[in-house]
Amino acid sequence: MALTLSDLIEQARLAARSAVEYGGGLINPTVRLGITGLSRAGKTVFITALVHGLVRNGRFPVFEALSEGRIAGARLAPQPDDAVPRFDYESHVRALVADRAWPESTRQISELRLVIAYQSRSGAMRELVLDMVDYPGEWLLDLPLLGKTFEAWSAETLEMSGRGPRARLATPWRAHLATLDAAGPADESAAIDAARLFTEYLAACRNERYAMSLLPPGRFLMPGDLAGSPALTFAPLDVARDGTPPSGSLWAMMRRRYEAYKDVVVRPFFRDHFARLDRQIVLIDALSAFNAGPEAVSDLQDAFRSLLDCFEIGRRTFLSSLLRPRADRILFAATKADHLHHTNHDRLEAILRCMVERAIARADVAGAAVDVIALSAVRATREAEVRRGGATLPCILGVPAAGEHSGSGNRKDSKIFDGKTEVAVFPGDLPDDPDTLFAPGAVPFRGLTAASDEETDFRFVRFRPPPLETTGDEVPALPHIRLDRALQFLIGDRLK
Ligand SMILES: Nc1nc2c(ncn2[C@@H]2O[C@H](COP(=O)(O)OP(=O)(O)O)[C@@H](O)[C@H]2O)c(=O)[nH]1
Ligand SMILES: [Mg+2]
Repeated sequence: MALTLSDLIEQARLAARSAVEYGGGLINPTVRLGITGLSRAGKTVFITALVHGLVRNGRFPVFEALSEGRIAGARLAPQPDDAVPRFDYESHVRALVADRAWPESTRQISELRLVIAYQSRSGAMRELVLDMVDYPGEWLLDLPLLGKTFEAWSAETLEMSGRGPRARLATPWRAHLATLDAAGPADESAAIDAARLFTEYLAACRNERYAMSLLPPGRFLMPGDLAGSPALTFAPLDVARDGTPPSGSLWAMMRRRYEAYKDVVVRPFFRDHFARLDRQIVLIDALSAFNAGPEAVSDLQDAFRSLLDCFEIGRRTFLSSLLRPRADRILFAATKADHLHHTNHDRLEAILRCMVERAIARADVAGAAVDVIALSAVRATREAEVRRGGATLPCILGVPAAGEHSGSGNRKDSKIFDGKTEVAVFPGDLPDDPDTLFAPGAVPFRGLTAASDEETDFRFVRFRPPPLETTGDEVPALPHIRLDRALQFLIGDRLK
């Protein structure tokens, strides 16, 4: 790909900054850790639990520096980027620990700096600066747009909207699209209507019953501070892939805005955030996809391919080696594993591995180590064997959040939970062999997309965060599943 002027300017800016960051890094070794995932994947809970555990000396046996007793302490420090909101750690901890409520959802990028004081294996006291950057996965999934024309993106989006459960959800938008004359004069109100209907279609796909993952452009669902701006007021048109719009046409206007979206949204995000990350964890709410059904799982699989492509796209778009995305470790983590009995944790990990490997086979992530994990940043459940009719079922125990209900709300025996009572749930067993999910002609399981609540094969209830046993004024760290293993993979090598 030939370098354009804007690429060159971008590279010059990045080079200037890299030199500054490199200089700073000599004094205090710094790791910039990106935490991403689609909305509600568990980013806020993950960062809160991670910091809480490090600050409070949590139980992290697999995290070597800590289990070897080499961590002297961890403290929060002012973050380096003045223009990025601070991750509101204190409020999130208060919600989790004092109120036993999940933190409120955020829809923005945020940052938090943690300084870890440790003793190196050679005995010297050192500090590692860990900058955590929490950003919406929706924004990351925009990077592939950099290499796509408006016409190609339109064609792909239209094609995808005709498949599976998307077809029905896309009907109102597609009906409006059919009334548009792309070559006709530009019409602002038509553009507004099209953008609104298109956004509604994306939001419907994201709904928990469908739980689709691959829905660019990301700002349509996560607008940040751009809601309502012209750069977000466009939608795909039914036009030829290699066509050229007549000047003054609706097509020309949509194309211009699509290009503006790339310039004012996608490129700056790439330059200011993504390209600067040293390590990346991608959180995935795989269980919600299972809850929704096979189409959502296959959509998630496509999203993996796109995600991995993002690392490759950086390499193609910015040619100089200094300026490539530099993340050298990428961890894909299925979150909320506490919704499953531990007998299923390895199965969840195996399914994730299978999906990621299929994606890796097609994407080039040269230079980065990739791993997968099933974890729970905050473990909200306990385990129990429940006898039913001669069989024992591996169940989980937890307190469902107030307002959650068992089964569909309109059934007579359906219960609304009060947020205080502990219940046992049999969540269902994930398949032992992940291939049975992906093999051609695989028997589909039943999810919310196609079945009612009672008929689904998996059942995931929203539990409250766990009670903590406080001893004196010491607040213990939150219980978790495999959070320490994630930590070891992400920063363990930097604490030697
Ligand atoms: N049981 C359980 N639920 C979780 C966990 N992490 C996240 N959740 C649930 O997922 C929701 C979204 O998490 P959050 O961290 O806000 O997601 P974000 O949008 O990616 O920041 C929370 O409100 C919880 O209900 C976990 O480790 N265990
Ligand atoms: Mg969040």
